[in-house]
Amino acid sequence: MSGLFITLEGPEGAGKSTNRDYIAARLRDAGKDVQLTREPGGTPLAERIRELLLAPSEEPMAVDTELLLMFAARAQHIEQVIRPALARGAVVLCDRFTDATYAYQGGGRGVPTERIAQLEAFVQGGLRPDLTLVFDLPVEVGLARAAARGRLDRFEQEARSFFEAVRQAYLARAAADPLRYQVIDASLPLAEVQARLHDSLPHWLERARG
Ligand code: Z5A
Repeated sequence: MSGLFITLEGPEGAGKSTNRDYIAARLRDAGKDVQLTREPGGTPLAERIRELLLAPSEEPMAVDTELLLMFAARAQHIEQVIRPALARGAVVLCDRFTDATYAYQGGGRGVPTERIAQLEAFVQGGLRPDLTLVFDLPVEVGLARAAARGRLDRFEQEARSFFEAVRQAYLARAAADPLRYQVIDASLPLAEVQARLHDSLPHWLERARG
């Protein structure tokens, strides 16, 4: 039996975590086995790598160190959580995955796309999400939401231009593959975002399975 792999993406404060819980509840209402998870992280070891990645530190982290730590955490997560869940037929609902690497390390830090694609092939083999929901919103709106939460992590301390590049990288990836990606206007009030999810999700899931 093979499950379904859904990823949630978007810039800071887009509402991925909030809507991930909403989608999980809808899927469970429909009787699905749902594996909720996130990146970087998702296993105890990968969560320790996440701490290294997010903690502000006096020693600047080299771009390649950041890139390789993202994929190191991902390798662990795939082996321990994602592949077993898909093998038992679950819907895996993952808050960020490799599209975030293309957006943040590629768009934001300037890592060449080909280098990310090589690591993607090495770590994931043929594993790719069946459906990716991109929660899109203007950078300043997302940053204001993130700032309202308090202390900023290492990524959230970046300049506005970094987040603009991240947003554009997501939108470019979504435009290049409209069958896999759905872009959702995350600047709308939460009730409207969730109404759209409620109405469209069954159709998106059906298409992803097809
Ligand atoms: N990263 C990377 O660089 N490369 C990679 O390969 C991967 C990740 C996998 C951690 O990710 C960092 O890792 C991330 C990218 C990098 N950069 N940062 N920072 P994360 O997903 O754990 O952290 P995040 O992006 O900062 O997530 P977030 O700020 O928690 O955002 P969110 O999950 O999209 O939003 P939220 O927590 O659901 O909502 C934020 C607030 O807005 C909250 O108070 C909500 O109640 C509110 N909200 C949500 N939706 C709405 C609407 N529609 N209206 C009004 N208010 C709303």
